[in-house]
Parts: sequence; C-alpha cells; structure tokens
Amino acid sequence: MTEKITVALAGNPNVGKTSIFNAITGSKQHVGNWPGVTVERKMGKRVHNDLEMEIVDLPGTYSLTAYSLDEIIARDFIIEEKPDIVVQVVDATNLERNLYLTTQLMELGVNLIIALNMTDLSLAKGDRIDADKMQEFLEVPVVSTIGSKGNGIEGLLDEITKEFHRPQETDNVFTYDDAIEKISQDLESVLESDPFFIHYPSRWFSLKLLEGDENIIRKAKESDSYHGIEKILNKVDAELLEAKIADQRYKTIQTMLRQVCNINTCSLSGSDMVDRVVTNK
Ligand code: GDP
Ligand code: K
Ligand code: MG
Repeated sequence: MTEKITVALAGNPNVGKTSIFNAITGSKQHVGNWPGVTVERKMGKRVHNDLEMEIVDLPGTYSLTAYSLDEIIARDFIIEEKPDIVVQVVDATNLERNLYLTTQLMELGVNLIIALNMTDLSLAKGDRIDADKMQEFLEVPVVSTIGSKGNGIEGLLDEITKEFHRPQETDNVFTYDDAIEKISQDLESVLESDPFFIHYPSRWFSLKLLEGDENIIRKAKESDSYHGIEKILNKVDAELLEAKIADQRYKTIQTMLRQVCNINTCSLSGSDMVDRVVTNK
C-alpha cells in the first residue's frame, strides 16, 4: 500500500533547494503562486519505496521570523500544513549561517532531515566536514548531496522514508542559559493550558515571544491568556533577550563546528552573524 506524505524543502536562498527539488521530481511538477501573493510556489511528486511524496519547494529564508513575506510563507506552511518531513538544504560552504535556520526548524519540532549540499565546493575549498558527527550532535539525519548533479538524491529519499517510519522524538539540542530556560518554561505552561495555542509548538512560540516577534505577540494578544503572558514578558528586557538567544544559538553551532570540521575553514565569526540577525528588522 502506498502512503501519501508531504515533504517540504526549506533553506537559505541559493543553497540548492530548487536543484534538489528538480532532481527529486523530474518532470512531475507544477508551478503556481502561494495563496494571495505573487511568490512562486513549486510542487511536485515522487514515489519512493512505499511512499507517494508531495514535494514542496519553500521560499528561501535565513530565519523564520516575520521579517519578510518569504519567511512568513515558509513558517505558516510548516505550522499550518504540518509537512510530514522537512528537508533543510544546507550550503556546506556556509555552515554557520545556514545552521541558524536549523535552530528555528528544531524549535518548531519538525521531523527534520539535513541535506548537506554543495559538498563538491566545500571539498574544493579544503573543508572536511564529518557528516556522521554532525548527525550525532544534532540528532537529525544528515545526507551529503550535490544538487546540481543529482548526487545523493536516492540516499536522501531513503532517509526520508526511514524518518517517516521512525517514531518521532523531540530533539532539544538547542538549549539556553538557566534564566532563559526558566522564563521559557513559565511561558510554555501558560501556552499549553490554553487551547487557543493548540496548533503552535509551545517551545517555539515561547522563544518567539521572548525574542519580541511582533507577529507572534499580536497573535498572543488575541488569546484569553495574554494577561498571564504579559506578566511574564514584563519581567524581562526584550532587546537584551533577543540578542542573548541569538548569541546562544551561535555558541551551540560553533561548539558543533569545532567537533565536525577543521574549524579554520568551516567557521565564520559568530558576533557578526548575531548583529545581522538582531538588526535585520
Ligand atoms: P535555491 O535558491 O536554494 O533554490 O538554489 P538553486 O537550486 O537555484 O541553486 C543555486 C545555484 O547553485 C545554481 O546555480 C545551482 O546550479 C547551483 N548548485 C546547486 N546545488 C549545487 C551543488 O551541490 N554544487 C554546486 N557546485 N552547485 C550547486
Ligand atoms: K536561486
Ligand atoms: Mg529556488
């Protein structure tokens, strides 16, 4: 029996999402627009083993905040359509920046697989990335690909099948200092006690509140629990927290990079990245 599943391809712009989408779906694709907007929406089909996969090529995003239309489209699709699997296509020549989006996808609680793409270019650059160690650290499958040549696609499809049949566990690699964890847990309790928030992953929603995400705060205001949420948020300095959260995400990424690759070439300077994320409004 064939089961139907949805697989979303996420990732930063120009990392090879569409190349991988084309390699998976061949000519079985259709192009339209996302509802209500003129952003291109590509869907395609592929049957692999016992699965009929509907593949969705999401707009390229650096984060999943509400800073741009592309980010809103990608995040709404993931939250509302709940794809069975999300494949994040990662540019192996730019790991540190790409893995920032990984933190967001993990916090959303998606069933994640990483396609480590552009591995021909990273190899040529002299980087040696240990995909097995990366997989161990992140607790998500990592498959090496060269999207433009269609290399690694069968392996990726096998991994999608395995991941779909694997019982879902919650990965929580990205944790924060005790103060942030405590406030986040307080918020998560409020969110989990109100059915208004039932469709949102509470960990992700609470971190977005702490980051001062305007879209999420507006959403929270529509709920009956906003009074309780506001009381918790009033106790913290939102701008400081947003920077701290981004900083701690990069620290975890850097810790991982030191373990999975020859650090000099794989790592960029973390502080520049934090500035970019925080001031990107
Ligand atoms: P998207 O913006 O994420 O959809 O990226 P595209 O699929 O459009 O790819 C961006 C560019 O990178 C294109 O010129 C692709 O041919 C190229 N590309 C994609 N994957 C690879 C890869 O693994 N290696 C190399 N060398 N180029 C790639
Ligand atoms: K492109
Ligand atoms: Mg594309």
